[in-house]
Amino acid sequence: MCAAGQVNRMDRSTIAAVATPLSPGGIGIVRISGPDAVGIALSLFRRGRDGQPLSRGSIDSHRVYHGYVFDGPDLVDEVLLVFMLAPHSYTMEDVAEIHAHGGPAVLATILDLVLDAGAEPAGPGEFTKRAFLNGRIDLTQAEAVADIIEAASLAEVKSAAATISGRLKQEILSIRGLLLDLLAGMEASIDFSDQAGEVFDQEDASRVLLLDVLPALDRLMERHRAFGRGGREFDVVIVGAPNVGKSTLLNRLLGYERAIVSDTPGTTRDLVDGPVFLGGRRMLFTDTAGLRDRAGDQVEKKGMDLAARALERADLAVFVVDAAKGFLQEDMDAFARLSPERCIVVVNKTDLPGAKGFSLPPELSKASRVVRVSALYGYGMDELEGVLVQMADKLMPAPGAGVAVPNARHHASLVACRSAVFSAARALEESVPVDMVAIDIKDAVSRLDEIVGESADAGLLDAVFERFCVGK
Ligand SMILES: Nc1nc2c(ncn2[C@@H]2O[C@H](COP(=O)(O)OP(=O)(O)OP(=O)(O)O)[C@@H](O)[C@H]2O)c(=O)[nH]1
Ligand SMILES: [Mg+2]
Repeated sequence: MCAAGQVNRMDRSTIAAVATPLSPGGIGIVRISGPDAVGIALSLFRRGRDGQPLSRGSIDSHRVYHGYVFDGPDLVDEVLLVFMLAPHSYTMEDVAEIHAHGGPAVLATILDLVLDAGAEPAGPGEFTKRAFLNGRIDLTQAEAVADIIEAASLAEVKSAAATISGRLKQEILSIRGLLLDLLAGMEASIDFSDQAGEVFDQEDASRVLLLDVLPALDRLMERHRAFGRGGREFDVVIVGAPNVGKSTLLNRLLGYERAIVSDTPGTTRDLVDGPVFLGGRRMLFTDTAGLRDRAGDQVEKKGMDLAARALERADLAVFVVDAAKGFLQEDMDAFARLSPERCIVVVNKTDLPGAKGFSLPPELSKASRVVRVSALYGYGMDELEGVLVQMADKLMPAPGAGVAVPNARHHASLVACRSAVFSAARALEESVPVDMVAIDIKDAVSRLDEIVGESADAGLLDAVFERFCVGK
């Protein structure tokens, strides 16, 4: 299957973009792809500061050349240059990569020089789009490139890697193969209708549809339902009565002073958040205004409204109580807003002498996981992090390594495919003429083709590649 044949609009321009983030970093890469990629890169590159050029005839593919980029007589940066000659490149075109220092100004300067030398600026995902149009990857693999960039967990990285390696494509193609075999039998029986019984067994066909094709589609759709939220971080909101140590806990989890801490109740008013990578996934912790019956002023009231809304969106609440103060009515009021199975109760300030006799109401300790900590001194934080990871694994399960997960677009096509297959199976049971059944099967096949990009039109491709970053 070669998508390039179908979407025959490969233009022969040479494109270029900065492929790395435009922020300070050790290395930044300007990537060039197309027929003039080699010539353009060579025109800017010198092997030594004295200006000795590299000749086209002497370059090897996939070899790293050390040298300098010049803007006319002026040295711009010391770089490494790599050529990946067609068809052995990401895009299957000639590709040149200039590995420069990772400063936004130097990368913008080099990109400008490349564009002045004749390249056009690449659009979002245009390198990957070329890889697709040139038939190196199918559409599921192309989309998984964006997924791996956006992944919020190790499990999602591994799942996207499985799709990039072609696992989803294989699963789709094997279902497609079953349908095409049926279609071949049906078409033969239409051509030789007087011997139909010999060529095409309706019962057999219906068995294949109901016992092989439908369950295979259902398995893929179920995987989307279970894991299809790709790229989303695990959202944890820290709540509790004022002054119990929520902001101190946030700072302790993040490892730096993100939120203001003070012994005045009602200190935090706005939402204050920060990400942490825990147990192989990205978690976003949000500190909130303390919840109490009566707010001190309008600003505190707004803060409490924001906290309530953050709580509704969150995957998990960390409910903090002050062990030295004991469990008060305001704690009970705050807890009443939570769902206990999506909550960890953190008993804080256990370092204080007054914390010794603290106990939780039994309805709380039975309903939720409880961890005792001192956010101020860091006691109990390992245990808290362990419980956070366990809760995240339970509440937002991740696909196993190597499991390719269909995305929302794939899922929509699978739903349409399933309904065509189902209608074909029903038609077979009702002995509808075979040529009518074949129409449903063809429809089902075309739905699978949409997924891998075999029948992709320009609108679909634009929608798919829109979400990519420039340079990929
Ligand atoms: N001894 C002790 N003091 C703590 C601990 N955690 C927080 N504190 C103190 O408790 C006070 C309140 O801490 P914050 O983190 O500001 O409390 P908060 O829950 O964010 O308060 P609001 O934003 O007002 O709702 C500060 O004086 C902290 O230093 C702890 O584990 N042990
Ligand atoms: Mg606070």
